[in-house]
Amino acid sequence: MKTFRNFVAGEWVAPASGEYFDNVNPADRNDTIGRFPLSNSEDLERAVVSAQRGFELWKRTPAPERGDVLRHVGDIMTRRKEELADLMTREMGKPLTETRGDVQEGIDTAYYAASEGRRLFGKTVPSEMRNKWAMSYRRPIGVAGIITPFNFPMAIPTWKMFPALVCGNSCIFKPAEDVPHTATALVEIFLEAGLPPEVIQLLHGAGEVVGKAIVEHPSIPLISFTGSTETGSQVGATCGRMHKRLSLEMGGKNAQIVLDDADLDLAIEGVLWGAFGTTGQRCTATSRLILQSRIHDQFLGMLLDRARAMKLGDGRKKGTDVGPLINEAALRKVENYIDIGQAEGADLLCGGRRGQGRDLEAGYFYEPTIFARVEAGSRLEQEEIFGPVLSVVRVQTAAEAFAVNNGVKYGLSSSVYTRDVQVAFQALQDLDNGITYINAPTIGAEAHLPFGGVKQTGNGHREGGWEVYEFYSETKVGYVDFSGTLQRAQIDNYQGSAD
Ligand code: UN1
Repeated sequence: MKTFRNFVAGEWVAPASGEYFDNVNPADRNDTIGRFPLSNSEDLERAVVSAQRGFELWKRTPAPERGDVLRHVGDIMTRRKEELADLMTREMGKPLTETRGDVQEGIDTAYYAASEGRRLFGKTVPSEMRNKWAMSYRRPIGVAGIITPFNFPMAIPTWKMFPALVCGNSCIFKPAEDVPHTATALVEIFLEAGLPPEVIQLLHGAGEVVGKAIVEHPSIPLISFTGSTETGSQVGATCGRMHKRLSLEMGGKNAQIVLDDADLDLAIEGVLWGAFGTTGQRCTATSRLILQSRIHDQFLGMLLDRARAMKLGDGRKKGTDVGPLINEAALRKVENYIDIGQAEGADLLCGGRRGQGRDLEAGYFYEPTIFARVEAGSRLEQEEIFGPVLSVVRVQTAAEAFAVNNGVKYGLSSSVYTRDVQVAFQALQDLDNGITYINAPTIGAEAHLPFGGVKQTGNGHREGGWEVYEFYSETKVGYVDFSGTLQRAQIDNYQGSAD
């Protein structure tokens, strides 16, 4: 079996602990991809010293030149797209169409970042004084700690690291334990594209050990984390105490609202993709379906037929609609929510059990599951499950649908199917989410727009688009006084001055 390494101080190295973990295919537990390092704070220490050297070099590299490296990264990813998608599906489970999309999101992010190297705008504004200039500009911050989840093994690391790098920071990358192979491939691509080796460090291992050590390290002033709200709170507490700059992307409990006047066929396609794509393991997954009463029964009937027909299987096989969950713990978590839903009196209409059949035995498969008559406020309706479980809530009016949508602690995405333009704009105005889709599902964010959520989904920052560049750079202001005299702001130019 292949043994993989960390990438530290410009070399592929074994972990200080000498210990490794197995990375298995979630569609087939007997298929082990390789052994990956269990890193600890000793590995981190070496990585930080090297990343600081990397930072000194990289911050002096002109931003357009940094952007050129990312353009090469995008070119290599484009060339290797098919092969990357295949290794990602083997490691993470979602069907090839989806992993191809995941790689494409990385490619889009690379080209956006490359062009941003030629912008990184500051502002030049008039000074209050004569013969004095005033301007703002951006500076890199330092070593960035990048902690990423398993569900978008390529896209999410690229969302974070490409802008971090174009802004001139160096990165210490700690990928989720479930997807170390994709992370390794990404670091190889960086190196092939010409990124100076000390600018990127890759540490595999457990979140509670090496992830925690990164968050607590005093020489890492910048942390970007995507994961659960519980872990995010701990990360936030540490970063708050240590005055670190932190971007959090956490849970969701996203709803698709279908109103009486909607195009039901279109809304069916949306909810199937939103709820069961990526086996429901997206922060943007459709976890709630809010149906207005007149179309409720008809829509549910149409949906059940389609959900029951979805094909569960190995994402690398043709015809698979839904892949496995990521691991045993995820499977258990989903099963626990099925018990909770039943205890709360919701109607289990389909699914509610592990994948059946010989070819599914060796993987973490769970059938697409739909609960109806779910009460707003119940645990099933409130808590993030991160699996293929959809809860249906019945409402009378659009206003009630909006209130149910807003009645959770999360606020990532929402979706409204309606033909009424007034209701559509009302939704854009009133739904408490970072993203609202009209006549499209809760998933499908594009790389060049800001991505993120309100309430306990995030902490106010956005990934993607132009906004993420604010996070990865510090604004500095420069004043140049060429008057040759002392000009006192707010005093010498104060028109009402008595002197
Ligand atoms: C996530 O769910 O963690 O819009 C990210 C989407 C994808 C990204 C999702 N482009 O669902």
